[in-house]
Amino acid sequence: MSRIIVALDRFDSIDEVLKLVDMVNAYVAGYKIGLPLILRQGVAATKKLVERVGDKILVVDMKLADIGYIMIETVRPLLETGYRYFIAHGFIGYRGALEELSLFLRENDAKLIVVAAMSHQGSQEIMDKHMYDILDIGIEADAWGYVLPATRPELIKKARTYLDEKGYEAKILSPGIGAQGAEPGSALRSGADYEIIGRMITASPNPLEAVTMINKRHEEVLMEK
Ligand code: O7M
Repeated sequence: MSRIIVALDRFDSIDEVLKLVDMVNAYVAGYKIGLPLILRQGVAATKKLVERVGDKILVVDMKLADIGYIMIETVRPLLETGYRYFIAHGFIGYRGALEELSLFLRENDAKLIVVAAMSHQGSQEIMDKHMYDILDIGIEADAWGYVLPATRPELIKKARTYLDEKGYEAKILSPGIGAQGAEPGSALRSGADYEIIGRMITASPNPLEAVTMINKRHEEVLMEK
């Protein structure tokens, strides 16, 4: 089972996205789409992606950080298009925000993924300092998973230990591999379940070769564990 979630961010057409998906689909765990792709192609066009990927994990990252009502209305057209995994920020808190989104997602058989810390340096200014609080908010909101940065593997380790101690089972999805500097496999080694990888695959002259290389590295790391 692959641990790669491909971040599909910068494409000029949905056909270009589908070309990549057709090439790598058998060798990845899933995909993440977000504002760059949706703003260029529109939600309706991405329906083709939903239809094409089969049972792969298809995560939507709308950078949700709002009151519950607005997050629900943002997610609704995406749910109607067939998406079932949604990322939201955790720093916004539970009451009036993740509480409502979480309930709505649960009612619609969809899953919540909470951003607990980010891969860029500015995350250290505020978010990293509150990681445990955000993990707790995720637990309260029944999060299926968390986003934690591959660029700061110690945070992944701390989060995994904390969640284990609380007996809370959650997936950790980790961006920051490749273009942002972390090595493929490094997040898995620290306790992540998936690595969210964009440009290292999508901007490669040979995406399939990149995926194959990363999967091989992942297998080696998981064998070590
Ligand atoms: O591998 P890249 O750098 O080309 O792409 C990384 C992807 O991960 C891209 O889609 C970002 O939006 C996302 N990401 C981060 O890079 N850092 C974060 O801290 C969080 C995310 C993310 O997925 O947020 C939900």
